[in-house]
Amino acid sequence: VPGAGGPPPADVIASVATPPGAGALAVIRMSGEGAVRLAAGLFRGGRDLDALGGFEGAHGWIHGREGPVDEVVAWVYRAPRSYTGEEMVELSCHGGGMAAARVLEVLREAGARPAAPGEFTRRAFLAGRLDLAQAEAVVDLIAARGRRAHDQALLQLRGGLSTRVRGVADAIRDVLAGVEAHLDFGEDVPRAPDGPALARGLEATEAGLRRLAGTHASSRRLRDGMTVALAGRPNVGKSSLLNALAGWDRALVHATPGTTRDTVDVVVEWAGIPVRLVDTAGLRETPEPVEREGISRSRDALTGADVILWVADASERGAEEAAAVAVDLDWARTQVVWNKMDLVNGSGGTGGNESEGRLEGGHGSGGFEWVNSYSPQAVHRTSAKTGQGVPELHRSLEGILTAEVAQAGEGETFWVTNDRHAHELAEAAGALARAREILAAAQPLELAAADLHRSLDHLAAITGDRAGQDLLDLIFRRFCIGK
Ligand SMILES: Nc1nc2c(ncn2[C@@H]2O[C@H](COP(=O)(O)OP(=O)(O)OP(=O)(O)O)[C@@H](O)[C@H]2O)c(=O)[nH]1
Ligand SMILES: [Mg+2]
Repeated sequence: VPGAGGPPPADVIASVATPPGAGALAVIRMSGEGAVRLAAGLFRGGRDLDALGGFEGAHGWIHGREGPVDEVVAWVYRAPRSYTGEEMVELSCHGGGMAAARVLEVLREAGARPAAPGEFTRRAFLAGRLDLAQAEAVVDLIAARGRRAHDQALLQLRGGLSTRVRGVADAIRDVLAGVEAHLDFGEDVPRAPDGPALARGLEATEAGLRRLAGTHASSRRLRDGMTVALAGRPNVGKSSLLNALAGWDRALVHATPGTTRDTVDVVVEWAGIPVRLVDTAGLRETPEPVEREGISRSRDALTGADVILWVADASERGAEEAAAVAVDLDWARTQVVWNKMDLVNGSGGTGGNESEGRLEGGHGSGGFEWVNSYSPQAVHRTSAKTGQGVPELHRSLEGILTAEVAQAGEGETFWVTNDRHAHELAEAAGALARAREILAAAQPLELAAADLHRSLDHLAAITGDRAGQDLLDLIFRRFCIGK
């Protein structure tokens, strides 16, 4: 009988590590003492899995009670040189869901149990293969939607945050050692430590902590990116512009006003950061119930957008002013785009956006002056039809992103992306500030020592040097199964 022989394995976990769906391969992961023997009992191939060393593999078939289930490549890892630090087997099965599901069934019949979410990484943490901040980086790495967020997750996985945090903790510990030596030995130590001098010594440490914690607010940009919504009257070319910015025909374009009903979005990556472009239904008074519903959705989309592009038809300036005034826009977030510039006489050569953010009244009768009184932001001129001004608009939007990111990251190579880490850093800085005040005021050293300990505890919570069961449960629940 396959799988027979020897006692059942102690605690071997097995899960599919790849997402369901069509694909060439699906990978099943097993970890725990006895994992190799368990897999070897079900494996028929050129080599005995049990005889393989670490980082060795073999090709063969997994057999269940009723015969062969899938053709696989089995890869063996020996403790402690594996992801979890335990003995592991990875089976590359055929993709598509069924093959892996049936192999998993056979493994479970032979005694493996399903892994809980994040259990592989949790075991790696418990075995000391990763600290907690590194384990959490695995989630960020997988969730990253842009290059920049991915880079940060890589840094964190490689121990960037942990190294920084431990460096700060060492500096605090140095001060604490001096303080505690005096508390322990009292009279035997000739001179009490100079509180105000110690306080000054902690200043830079605290500033460093606050700087690091401060990167969190803007690191959201890296992770969650930015939302740009296009709004305006019907038929001004919002959908055309969305398509031009996205680089493909995502949204339906038609000469009939009121073409876009539901909001349409597309995610692009600009400067390594995900940007969601949202096209909305043209805003106008209409008795038509479906269009009204669409317009109501447009307004919701505008509320959530970081940047609103108010798209206007450059050949109909009179109508535009009335429309823009009627819509209660948040002008601080709004930039005006005069589209259909190809229809305006004499616009041919110039193109582009006004980097000064001001359009002079020109281009025949009427003028753009009203825009200036509403929007403090840049004003752009485009033709979605000819492509005129579109690259400039793109660069200008990208500039908003990169400026924000550059400002936040000033002097920092590492960015805190995780809410929990940011919270612990802020708490650690707070406790440090209290300790500093106590020392500076030459108050009892015991009080300063207590706050220094508190600060260290918060730092230790980041790397997991002092993580309780509850915290680990909370963190690893965010993982998916097989990770
Ligand atoms: N000449 C010219 N025509 C354009 C330009 N941009 C869009 N159009 C045309 O204007 C019409 C409306 O374009 P859409 O992109 O569907 O306009 P919209 O603002 O999304 O319209 P709704 O969805 O109805 O609100 C289409 O016939 C487009 O081909 C442009 O820059 N120049
Ligand atoms: Mg449209």
